[in-house]
Amino acid sequence: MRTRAYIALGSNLEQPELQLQRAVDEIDSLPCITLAGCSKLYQSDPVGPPGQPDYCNAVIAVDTTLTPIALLDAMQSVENDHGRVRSERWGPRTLDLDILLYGNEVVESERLTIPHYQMHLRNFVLLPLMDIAPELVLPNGRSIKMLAAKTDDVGLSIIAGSYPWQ
Ligand code: A4P
Ligand code: MG
Repeated sequence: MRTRAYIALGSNLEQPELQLQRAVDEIDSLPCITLAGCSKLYQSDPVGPPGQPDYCNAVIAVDTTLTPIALLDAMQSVENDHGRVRSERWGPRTLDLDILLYGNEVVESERLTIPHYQMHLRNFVLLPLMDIAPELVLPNGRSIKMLAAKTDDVGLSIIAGSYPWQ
């Protein structure tokens, strides 16, 4: 069975735009995953420890036959291929791939929390989601449109339109 999932991409090291472009291509080429949509490319002020570079952010939709945990494994292997080093929480990174939603499922395990615990608070997630899935509703019944209306676009700017971005 195929499930529609949404993945947030973030990077603020080593040519972030290129990191995200390559990551989308790589995810699309994985077995069991098909790219179903891709947001505009955004630049955002960093949330977390001060003094780190601005981020590039985007959100993609994928259709997948992988289970949630297998999808996490696949995303972490793409992160590792991009030289991701896990140091401080919310610190700078070459590539971060967060699973925002997996169908209408709620997952709460040691390795995985879906919906992503911060997604409803982050304009760099909600506004890209609005690009590709404005009618989306979270498992708790809250709509992306309503959450996006409650956020602002402070610190966020569009740096490229439709994919491929460059
Ligand atoms: N994990 C649990 N749920 C998930 C999920 N839904 N998707 C676990 C992906 N991973 C999930 O993640 C730590 C562990 O979370 C994983 O091993 C996985 O088992 P990580 O990527 O190693 O660590 P992290 O990303 O530093 O931590 P965290 O709390 O996930 O941070 P966030 O929420 O990803 O925030 N500012 C801007 N402007 N743009 C950004 O993209 N990103 C972050 C990172 C901070 N500030 C930012 C941005
Ligand atoms: Mg993460």
